[in-house]
Amino acid sequence: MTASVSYTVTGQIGNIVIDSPPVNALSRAVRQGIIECLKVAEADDTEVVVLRCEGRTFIAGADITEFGKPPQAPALATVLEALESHPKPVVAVIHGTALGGGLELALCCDYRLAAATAKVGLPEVNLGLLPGAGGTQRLPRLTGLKMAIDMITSGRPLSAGDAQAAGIVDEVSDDDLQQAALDFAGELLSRGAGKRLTRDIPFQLNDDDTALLSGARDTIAKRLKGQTAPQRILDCLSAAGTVPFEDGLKVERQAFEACMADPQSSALRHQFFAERAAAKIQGMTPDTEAQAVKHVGIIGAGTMGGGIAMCFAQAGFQVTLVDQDQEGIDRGLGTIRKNYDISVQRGRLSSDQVTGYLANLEATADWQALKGADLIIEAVFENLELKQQVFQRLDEICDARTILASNTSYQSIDALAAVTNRPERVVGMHFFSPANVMRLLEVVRGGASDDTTLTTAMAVGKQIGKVCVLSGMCYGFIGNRMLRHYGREAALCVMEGASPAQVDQAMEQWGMAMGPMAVGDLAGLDIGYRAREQLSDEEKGPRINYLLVDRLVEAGRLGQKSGAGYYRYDPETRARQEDPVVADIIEATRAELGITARELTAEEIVDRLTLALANEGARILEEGIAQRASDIDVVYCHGYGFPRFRGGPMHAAEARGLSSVVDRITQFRQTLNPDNWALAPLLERLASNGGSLKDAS
Ligand code: 3H9
Repeated sequence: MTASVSYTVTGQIGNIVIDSPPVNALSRAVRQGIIECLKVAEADDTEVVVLRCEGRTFIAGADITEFGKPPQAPALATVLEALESHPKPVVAVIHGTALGGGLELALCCDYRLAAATAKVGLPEVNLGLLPGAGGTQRLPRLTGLKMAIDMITSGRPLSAGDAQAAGIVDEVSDDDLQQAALDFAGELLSRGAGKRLTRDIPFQLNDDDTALLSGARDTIAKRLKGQTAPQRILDCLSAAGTVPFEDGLKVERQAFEACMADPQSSALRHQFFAERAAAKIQGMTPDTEAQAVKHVGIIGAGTMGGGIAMCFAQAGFQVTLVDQDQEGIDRGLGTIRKNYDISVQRGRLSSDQVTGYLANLEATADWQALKGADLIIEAVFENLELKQQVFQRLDEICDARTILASNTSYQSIDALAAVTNRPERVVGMHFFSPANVMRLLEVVRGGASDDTTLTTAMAVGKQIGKVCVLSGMCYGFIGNRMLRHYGREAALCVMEGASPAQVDQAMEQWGMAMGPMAVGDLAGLDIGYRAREQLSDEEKGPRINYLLVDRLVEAGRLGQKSGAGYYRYDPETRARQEDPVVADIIEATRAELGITARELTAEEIVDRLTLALANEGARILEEGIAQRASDIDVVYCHGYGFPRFRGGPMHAAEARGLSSVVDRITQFRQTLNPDNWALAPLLERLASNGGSLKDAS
């Protein structure tokens, strides 16, 4: 018995209780404690053992903080052997989330009882891993192959009810779980139920299973392009149904170790901790509490405002959506309804759910309806004067405690705060389009934003399911400021000789969800064009950076919305196709600028685009705009389709080696436009002193 695991006896029942906050992960102390308790239970005169957890959840998995460090005995496998070879039946009692090693441990128990609210899953794939404690061998024996493929390759948990239907848990209880556990154990005793090992269930692949596996291989290769763990999972599931159990365990162990050594897993584990670290605001007064937010006002029923309203309505907030007139309101509500209709058609939401969400939403042209709101988010057209007028008006209408947030992508939060009498309660909340889908929320700290305001914005963001990252004030904040450099290099690669498709393919092959040209077409090429119309030649920068886009827009090619941009789009399927007309426009633009095309390799394209991000990211970090390098990684993976299995632009740079990064940037400075490749001083310093971006916050 250890501080984390205790043992008590209730009549003929031995109770092992794990109490290791926050999530009862299988740390060394927990593993040791379980083994010791099992020994005691073996020697006493109890007849059945119940294993449960204190706190918010059953075991949420192996202790991820131990990964990458030398293993410490006892191994998890030893704990599982002790459970299976224990002379008395063991019941796992599950509440909260039994995940990863936690579920695998439960599968080694003889019986499983779950609270109705519990969930069970094997989410290792999200960490670039696979269940390494027998999960790939035991789960299919209980559920059959199809469910095992779905659960393990998606990492998605099942509800207790679904888990019971799938054969993973024996009983689900709505009542007091501890009492239910005693009753369940009592019932086992009364019917003299004995040991019942999952490993003993016969499981052999038939022809249908073999076909299922090969189909899954193809689908996953497309859906999870470039990722290694899902294919290894299928290898293990195949072994489960073709070789004896112990040999299957060996296949799983080897595959688990291969995953653990794979850079994809360190990148994904980095993301796991990065997402959680991002929620923490450095230098915050320790007892700062978030203000209660129930009623949220949103100004502007356009695409962004509507999407933001959906996020809040779905999370149960009372939402008041304000637009200037009935026409704007009708249009906004129409779009929201259309989005929900699509979700219902696709089976993602039920019509009852949608009715409930819409009931939380009021749309009006009457600003007085905002009185009493706790938080207001402005999402009007990107124009400083207009936004300032909105802030002034809100300042007059709203209570002094109301937090005023702007969804601006570029404008100065300080310039907005300056027109109010509550600058400390003004903050940026920058959502990404489509706001009801994209998980990133940049919370932008204005010069005067106080701790409560920032904490509230971050807490509310979490409540609506966003991953929140704090950004300091600069043009474009973290994400869009870096994007300019990425977009510039993409444009230059095309001007120098690559085709748009070549650039997109290089980036997509590398793992980006969508290449930069395809993203440009999706967003609309006219947006940048119109923005440039307001700028002087000097502000626009060198023509080579944007001339091609201008020529495309002038030819009526605005992107997907006009059916053509860098590509031509099939009106039915929206599939992109290369267009010879674009090749002609590119050639003419090159000729206009006096450029002779050259060959570019995929490697050059990927290096230029990703290192342009890392270089600007390093500046952002050094200026204190981002709190930590890992925050920048979270921004890119959740807001810009950067592959999580590469960890984010800063992690990718660190994994490559900062000296190699500096050498490559230096080479670009010497061979490309040197103005674009001034080395970030932080990168230079860290590369020369062997430092790490992790410590540079
Ligand atoms: C595995 O099991 C491998 C095996 O197959 C084979 C082994 C041989 N370890 O997310 P939260 C920390 S792989 C260590 O904010 P929530 C987390 O960092 C594992 N720490 O709470 C955070 O710390 P901090 C498979 C962990 O309520 C704190 O707990 N399992 C672990 O929103 C609270 O976390 C998984 O992948 C861990 N396993 O969500 C499950 N888990 O406060 C991963 C959490 O210092 N975990 N922490 O920032 C989760 O999905 C969520 O944490 C959970 C709770 C749903 C459990």
